[in-house]
Amino acid sequence: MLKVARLNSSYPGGLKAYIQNARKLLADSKAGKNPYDGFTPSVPSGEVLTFGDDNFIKLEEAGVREAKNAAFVLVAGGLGERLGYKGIKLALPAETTTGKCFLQQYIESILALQEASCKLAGGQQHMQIPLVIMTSDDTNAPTLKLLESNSYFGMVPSQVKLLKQEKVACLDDNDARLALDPNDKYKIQTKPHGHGDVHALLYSSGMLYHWKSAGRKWVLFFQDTNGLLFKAIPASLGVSATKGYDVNSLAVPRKAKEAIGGITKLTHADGRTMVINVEYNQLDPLLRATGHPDGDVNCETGYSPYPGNINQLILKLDSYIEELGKTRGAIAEFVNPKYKDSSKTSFKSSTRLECMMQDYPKTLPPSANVGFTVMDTWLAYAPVKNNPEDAAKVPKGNPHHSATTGEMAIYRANSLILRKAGVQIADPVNDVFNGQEVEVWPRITWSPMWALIFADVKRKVNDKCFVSQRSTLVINGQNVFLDGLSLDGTLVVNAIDEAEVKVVGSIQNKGWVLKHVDYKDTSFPEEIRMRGFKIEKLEQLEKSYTEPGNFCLSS
Ligand code: UGB
Repeated sequence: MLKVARLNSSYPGGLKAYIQNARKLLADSKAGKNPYDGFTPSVPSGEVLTFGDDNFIKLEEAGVREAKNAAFVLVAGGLGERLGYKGIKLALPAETTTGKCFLQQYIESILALQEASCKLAGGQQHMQIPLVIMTSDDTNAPTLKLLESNSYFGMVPSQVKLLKQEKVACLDDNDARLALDPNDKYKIQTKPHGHGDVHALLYSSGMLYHWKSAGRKWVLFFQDTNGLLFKAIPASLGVSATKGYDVNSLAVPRKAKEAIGGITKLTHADGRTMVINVEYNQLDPLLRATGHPDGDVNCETGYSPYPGNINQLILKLDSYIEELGKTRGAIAEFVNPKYKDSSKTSFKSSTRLECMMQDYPKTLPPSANVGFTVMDTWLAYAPVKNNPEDAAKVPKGNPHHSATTGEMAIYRANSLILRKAGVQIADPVNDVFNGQEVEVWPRITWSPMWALIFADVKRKVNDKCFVSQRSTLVINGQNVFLDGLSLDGTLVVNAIDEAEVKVVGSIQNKGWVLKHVDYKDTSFPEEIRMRGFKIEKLEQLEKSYTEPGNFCLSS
């Protein structure tokens, strides 16, 4: 009874609306109706950014300025079935040099943005940037435990709010009869409804009105395992602010047919237009059906003209509230029944309605200002979604999206950023871990407090610095300056904010080396096996500065 009441109250319009929607979508599916019938796809226009140029630097500063008016929403209710990890993905190390997990990395980045933004505003006000985490029955308790056992990674506990999404009822047939739990015929069987639930939850929790009354302007949505995301956030928020976008989707260049959705402009025969993510398995058939016989193909750039949706969205709070006032957060749904045969009269197993957060613009009026921001993949996107076996099968040239590539992408991005700032960084070497060929760059990591945007990096290094390929460099501290450092080995610098540390001269030691580990070797923890390597710490120079003052670090 309780469960029925919950199923009823957690769906906009209740179970009655759910069943009505299901009947319609199931009838459409049986009739083979294409949801994009009547729409013609075309390439939308948006902002294409180049890391490090004047425009990028200007946008990053605008983004940091705006960040004090933002709220972050992390969707983390997914089980990560494709990854097959036994724990929650937020607890996975983003990289194993420091071992910081995704949630820690995200929270530290938000705190750094908060500090930088308040400083730019004159340092008077100290606004806390709120973080909402959408969880599910599968992820809620371990997410809370992760936060509590780590003192919320430095956030004030009241700054973080967990909103749990409910599952939806499963359906047995085309009439949307509710399916009973095979193990308990007095229970309705339920399954996840998808990340689109986040909009209804934010609406029904009253969170949006609370944010509005606190003067917030932007809501930033992001996913659970993208270790590069915060390198893309400041500039993208800068784009939203300068363009006044109601919706800004972050995107990366995408190979034709790559398994991520494509941002597409859809124009209906009746004149309606929208800029929306079209999932990759629908984009190719849609193009073929509308006069592009080859479907989704790469253009002269070597990429599909339809940029890849990385599901990081920036919404303008004013228009978001207005829209949700009309829809109560209900999002366009879809159904994907597995039929027993071509008569499409019965299912192999029960089905349910699903929804995706990026479908939010589908109900917006044509006057809405919907755009997107494309950034280089190396800077913005390296999720951890696939288990080693599946990742190894990804066709050459397409991203593996594994724990291996997620970690390597962080080192590559940091190396390329330092290079762009003038540091000489040795070329990477190629290696194969868990059957995936990757570039191994020096293992460089820094805390977000050291550098949040490119201008921070440029202020803290100079072109007299050098880092060899086999090196590891870890910087923890706001005021650490690399001034002519030549590193061939491992250097770890920890410093409190009040300690100003100048790192100079040549530092050489045996360093930390990567040892191959096979993912099937159960003598290693799962977090290590899944990336195919382990860091062996042979020798390092580690210095910690815990007192205020000016210091010089040399070998
Ligand atoms: N998630 C929830 O919070 N609740 C749910 O019920 C389900 C998921 P997946 P997906 O990045 O390349 C998306 O499973 O849905 C969270 C886009 O739709 O990792 O297959 C979950 O915890 C696609 O267009 O991805 O694909 C995670 O944080 C493309 O952009 C997030 O939702 C693709 O991501 C995404 O869930 C991509």
